[in-house]
Amino acid sequence: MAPSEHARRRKAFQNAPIANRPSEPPMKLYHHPISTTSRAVMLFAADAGIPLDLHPVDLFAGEHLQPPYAAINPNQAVPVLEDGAFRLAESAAILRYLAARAGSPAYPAELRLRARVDERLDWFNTGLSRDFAYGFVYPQLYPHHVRPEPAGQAQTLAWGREKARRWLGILDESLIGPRQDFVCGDRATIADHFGAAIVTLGDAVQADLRPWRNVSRWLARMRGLPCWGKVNHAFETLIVAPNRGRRFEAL
Ligand SMILES: N[C@@H](CCC(=O)N[C@@H](CS)C(=O)NCC(=O)O)C(=O)O
Repeated sequence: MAPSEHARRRKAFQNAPIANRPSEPPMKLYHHPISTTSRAVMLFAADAGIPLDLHPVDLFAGEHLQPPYAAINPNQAVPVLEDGAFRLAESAAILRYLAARAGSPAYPAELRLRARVDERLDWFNTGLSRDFAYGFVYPQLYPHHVRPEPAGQAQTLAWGREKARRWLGILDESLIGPRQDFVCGDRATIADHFGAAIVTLGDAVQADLRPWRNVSRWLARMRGLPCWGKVNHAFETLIVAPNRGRRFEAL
């Protein structure tokens, strides 16, 4: 195919809104409604009006560890997107794919604007998520993340807290700052959907984010999305509410 024809078809595919293709079945999302990474994808899809056939994978029953699901995702984790015969794991990659496929302004086509969104997605994924989610929240919340020895658990939480506080400070002062509404500027991008799912994980362990005023302002805005309540209902009722009576380490 000539490069110009390839570019034309690619552009037509990218720019064709999902809603204009009624003959296509909706893409399928293997997910769990309490999962942070699933919530990020569901939040963006709901916000952008992208229909998804939501297929729950019962993490509580270990369905993700069984051979049928392991054949779908060898990582034995959710989410996975299925678009016809095409399967995609990794929530940040799924967000990019969904947004690019729908031609959404939440993942701008202009090279440098898009690169900025990619930068912030990677920042959340490799920085804040690693230390806040995996280093501080999950080891307090989920038994299979608790370290076997009390000293190891205490060290993990101390390390996670210190690093998470540093990342939150950077998010607060440098990425969002006092003048921006969102993490890449004045428009919401998929980096906001991704980041908000990670930061609100703190609700489960009563993390007090008030010291980070710009982060709090941004989160309030994200929580105000019309689809927020529906997307986060299971997380609120199955994770946040039942853990309200527990005592957790302060952030
Ligand atoms: N890097 C992956 C992480 C996926 C992941 O860890 N998902 C969690 C739910 S948030 C999961 O399926 N965990 C299964 C388990 O802990 O056994 C992504 O971003 O999609």
